[in-house]
Formats: sequence, structure tokens, C-alpha cells
Amino acid sequence: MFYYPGLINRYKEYLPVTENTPFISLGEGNTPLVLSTTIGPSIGCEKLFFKLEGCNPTGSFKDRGMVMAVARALEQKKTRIVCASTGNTSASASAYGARYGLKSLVLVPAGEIALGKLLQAMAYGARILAVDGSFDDAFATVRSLVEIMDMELVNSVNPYRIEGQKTAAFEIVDTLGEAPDFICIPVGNAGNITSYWDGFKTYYEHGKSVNLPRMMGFQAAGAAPIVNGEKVDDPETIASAIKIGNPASWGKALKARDESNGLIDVVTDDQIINAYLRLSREEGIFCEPASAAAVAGFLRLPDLGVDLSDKTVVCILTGNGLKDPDVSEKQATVEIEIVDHDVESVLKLLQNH
Ligand code: AN7
Repeated sequence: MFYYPGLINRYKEYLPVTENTPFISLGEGNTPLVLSTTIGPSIGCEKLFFKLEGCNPTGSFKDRGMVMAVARALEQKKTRIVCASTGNTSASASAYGARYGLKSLVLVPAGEIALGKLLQAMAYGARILAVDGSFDDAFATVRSLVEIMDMELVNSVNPYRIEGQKTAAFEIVDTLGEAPDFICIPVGNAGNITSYWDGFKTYYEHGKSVNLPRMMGFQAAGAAPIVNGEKVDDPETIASAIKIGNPASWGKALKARDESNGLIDVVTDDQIINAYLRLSREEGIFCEPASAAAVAGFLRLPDLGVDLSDKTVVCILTGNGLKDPDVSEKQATVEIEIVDHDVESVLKLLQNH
């Protein structure tokens, strides 16, 4: 029987583990890389892949970093973890906290996080504080709080989060046999673009790949501090996960962009929704709006002067579509039809179409 041991065990040689690090796992990582059937070919790219990070145990890529951060917190005998979150980090922290007996405290911007994510934190039994302010306000508060109380901060400023998230880059190289030409990735607090770039560099330095990708990051147009070159006080986008005006890893994202000869650009909410709907209706892939920003960005690449012929591209689909039922319901054009339960009634209805 093949038993997947989780990503700390699988990638221990490349992770900051000590002899005392517990190899904890909820089965995170090992996510599918799926070839695009329509979206890639529609702009002449036959080798577009989607990395389905929504297949992680709590439905987002955050589990990769969280498992590493929680393992190190346990090693250091911490009993409490804390984070600010646009939703996915809080879901992930709460899950690992529940499983490993840590008290989880999450601060979220009131009324701003997707319902599925909030329900996850509730289900896992975290203590949830909804703050009257933005994610950036909640994050500033959490940073002050950990100066005063003995709690392990598990936002991506925690270096172990970044380390764990590097494993997604390892998986891509392990699957494709080389690094792709381009990575398209949504950018919020900018931890993930930092992690991927570190991960590809790590594998390159170890001779596991002979090439490096160009990192193509995308922010929502109404929440694009890195692209604009200044903080956004009142970020606005339908992609609530990346509604962030002052990213913690801002400088590291610029470094990833510049070292990789990549770019960080914007996508509008309309472009995000277009990609979101195409992914579900044409490709059968239901991701959350922030993840669709990666694909919206991919679709902009020809306009940004990028030649995609013969290129391999991976779009990182960071979170599951079920996380945000409100957006999904608003965008639906399918109507649910009411019918009596007998076959004649069903047939009669079907004849009308
Ligand atoms: C689905 O959960 O910041 O650029 O608090 O949930 O590494 O921040 C989430 C971010 C992309 C952006 N896609 O990644 C949080 C949080 C999804 C996300 C991002 C997030 P970063």
C-alpha cells in the first residue's frame, strides 16, 4: 500500500527540520497538476497547467506553510497560535491547531471574509475576533499582540510558512521533470510568490532542475499596492482573499519578480470573473476568485508582450471554489427548476428546451 506521509516527511531534506521536529500531517501537498483543455489553447499555449491547491486538506495552499509553522511551534512547546487573515490562513491555522492541541486565535476583517472560510474556522473551534477594519489593520494588531502575549504568529512573516510553501515548486518540477517557463500566481500578502521563487531556486541549486521560471504575479486592480508602488488604504476587489493594501512580503515579491525576469501586474475584477467562469464551465475547475486572478493574468500575457508558443506555463489555483459561495451564487446564470417528482413531469419540462 502506498501511504503519502505528508509534505514535511516527503521533502525533509529541503526543509528546516531538526531531530526534534514532529512530522505532523493532515495530508497536505501532493496536489494535482492538470493540463488545460481550452483556456491555454485559446491563446496558442498548448502546455498550460493548473496546480490545484484547492485540493489541500483545508482547501487552500496555506496548509503547506501551516504544517511547517505548526511543527516548529510544537517543537518549541508553544501552546497558542495566532494570525490575521483574509480567510484561508485562519481556516488552515484552526485546522492544524485543532489536530495538534494548540489554541488558535484568528483576527479577520469583519464582514470581509468568504463564508466558507469563516465556517471552517468555526468548525475547527478557533477563537474568532472580527475586527472593525481591513486585513491590514487586523495584521498590524496581531503583530503588536505577539509582542505582548506568548503566541506563535503563523502569518507568512513566520519564516517556516515560506519554507513549507516552497514544496509546491518542488512538486511542479518533480512532475514536469523541469521548471516551467512561467508561473502565474495571485499576489496578496506576497508570501506565496516569495515561496515559489525560493523553492525553484532551491531545486536549481541542488541540481534538481536546469532552469528557472519567470514569476508572473497578479494583483487585483483595486488592491494593487506593489504595482502602484504605494500602499492602498482602502483596497477593493471581488477576490476577498487578496484584498490587501500593504503586503508583508512586498520587498521579497519585488526580488522574486526582478531575479526571475518576471512581472507583477494587475487584473480587473471583470477579468477575474471571466477567468473564474471559464475555469468552471470549460475546464471543470472550480476555484475561488483570487485564484482565478492567476488565469486572468495568464490571459493578459500576449498583451503584455509575452510570446507563449512552445512555452510551459503553470497557473497556481490557490483555493477551492466552495470557499466563496456568495460570489459563486451571484455569478451563476443557471436557474434551478422546480418540478414534480414523476417522470412525466420531468419529460414535459425537458421538451420545452
Ligand atoms: C486563495 O488567508 O492572505 O500573496 O490571510 O487565500 O501569499 O498572500 C490569503 C491569501 C492567493 C495570496 N490566493 O497569497 C490569508 C491570505 C488565495 C489566498 C492568496 C491568498 P499571498
